[in-house]
Amino acid sequence: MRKKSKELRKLFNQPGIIRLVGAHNGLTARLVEEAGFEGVWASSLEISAAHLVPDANILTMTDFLDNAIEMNEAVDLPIVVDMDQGYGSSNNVARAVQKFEWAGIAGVIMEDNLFPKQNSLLEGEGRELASVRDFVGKIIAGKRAQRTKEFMLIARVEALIAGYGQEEAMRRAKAYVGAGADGIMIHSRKSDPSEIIEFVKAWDEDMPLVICPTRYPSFDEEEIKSYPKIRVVIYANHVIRTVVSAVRRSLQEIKNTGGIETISPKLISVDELFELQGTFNMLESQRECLERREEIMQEIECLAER
Ligand code: SPV
Ligand code: MG
Repeated sequence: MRKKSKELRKLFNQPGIIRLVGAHNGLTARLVEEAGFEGVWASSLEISAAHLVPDANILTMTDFLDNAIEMNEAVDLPIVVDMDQGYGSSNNVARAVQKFEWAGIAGVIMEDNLFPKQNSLLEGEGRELASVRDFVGKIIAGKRAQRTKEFMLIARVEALIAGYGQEEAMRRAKAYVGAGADGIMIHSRKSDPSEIIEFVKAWDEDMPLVICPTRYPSFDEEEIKSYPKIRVVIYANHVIRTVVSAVRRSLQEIKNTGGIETISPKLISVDELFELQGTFNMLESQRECLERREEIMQEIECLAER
């Protein structure tokens, strides 16, 4: 249970940025691992979209927990769960932290939105955030609930998203550090990184920052590295967007060509799929069990004959 949170903390202490990639099930988490990233982001947007519901607190804590468990079992990488605003009051936060930690999740990120939330990238929605007092209470409840010191609870500041400005973003971030958060995610949906850079330059706490550059994609790793206070970058939704784009393309090709001949060689083979899902390992293990069973049955029969 402690192992992955320990690993996540270790990553924070190593040079280089930590790249968390959004996934929505065991298979996509495994593909993130296969590609060589440092961790998996159990994104509320990816998981909600995979269930074909809006990212607006429609799914419950236990839905996200089930999903996180599936992903965690699929990979050796640490999973960081997008815990939205903690699914309710500080009591809900405490319960959620206990459940995620018990399930072996390395850490969570909790945002200062109000329930019910809207996805941060959604334009044109008036936004009101939780009061600093309420959110500080939630962080305290979450930190008190964890059983190991390694589990990480990162607080996510939505002040720039809500248009509250830099000063308020900074006030909130500092309050959340004071409440015991293990890091600060500062989020923006501006199409350039200017407000993130302004925040990062003014950040004078010894506390790592997390960013999610979906809306300002030109801010790449080379540039991010020139701001060493940014320790984590989240590529939040590119996996599910790839899935939708790729599936649409394949389906159109099948429809347009009237068959599967041209599409088949462009896809992974069925054998590769068997490999990915552990079929060959399962058969090998089954063979070994059967061999062992026969050995034991022979021993039993020998004993009975004596
Ligand atoms: C997510 O991936 O669910 C996030 C990031 O929380 S964002 O969609 O930008 O809100
Ligand atoms: Mg989310």
